[in-house]
Amino acid sequence: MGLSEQEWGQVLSIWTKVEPDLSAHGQEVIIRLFQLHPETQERFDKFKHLKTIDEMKGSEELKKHGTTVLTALGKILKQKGNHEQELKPLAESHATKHKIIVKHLEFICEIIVKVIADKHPSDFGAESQAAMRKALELFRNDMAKKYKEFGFQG
Ligand code: HNN
Repeated sequence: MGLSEQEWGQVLSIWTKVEPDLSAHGQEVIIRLFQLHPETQERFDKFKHLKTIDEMKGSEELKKHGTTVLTALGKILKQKGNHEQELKPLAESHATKHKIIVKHLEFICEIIVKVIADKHPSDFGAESQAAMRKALELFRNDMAKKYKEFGFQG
C-alpha cells in the first residue's frame, strides 16, 4: 500500500510543476468535477448558481476553492504518507460538516491526475501517473479510516 522513496520522488517532482500555478490547476479540477459529476456542484450553496463553464471560469470563489483544495493536498503529499496531523482536521470537517462521501474523493482524485496529465504531458509519464494514483489512494484510504473514527460511513 505504501509508496517507495522513488515513487514519492515522482509525486513530489510533478507537484513542483503544479505549484507555480496552483489556482489554474485547482480551477480546472473543480470545473471538471462539476461538469462530470453535477451532483457534487449541488452540494455547494455558493456554487449551485453557476450554470455555464464561462460562469464557472469567471467565479473568483470557485478559483479560490480550487486553490484551497490543492494547497491542502500539496501539504499532505509532502508528508510522504506520514500525514496524520494534516489529515485529521480535514477528515473531521469533511465527515461531520461537509459530509463528502468517499466516492466524491475518488472522483476528484481521478480528475486531478487527468488535469496534471493534460497540463504537463512531457513531465507526467505513465510511471509518475501510477505513483500519483498510489499517493492519492493512500490519501483516500486514510481519509475513509478517519471518517469511520468520526462516525461517518462515507
Ligand atoms: O476543513 C475545512 O472546512 C476548511 C476548508 C476546506 C479545506 C482546507 C475545505 C472545504 C470546505 C469549506 C471551505 C469553504 O466553504 O470555502 C467545503 C464546503 N471543502 C468543502 C467541500 C467539499 C469538498 Mn474540501 N477538500 N476543503 C479543504 C481542503 C481540501 C480538500 N472538499 C474536497 C472534496 C472532494 C469535496 C467535494 C466536492 C476536498 C479535497 C479532495 C481536498 C484535498 C485534500
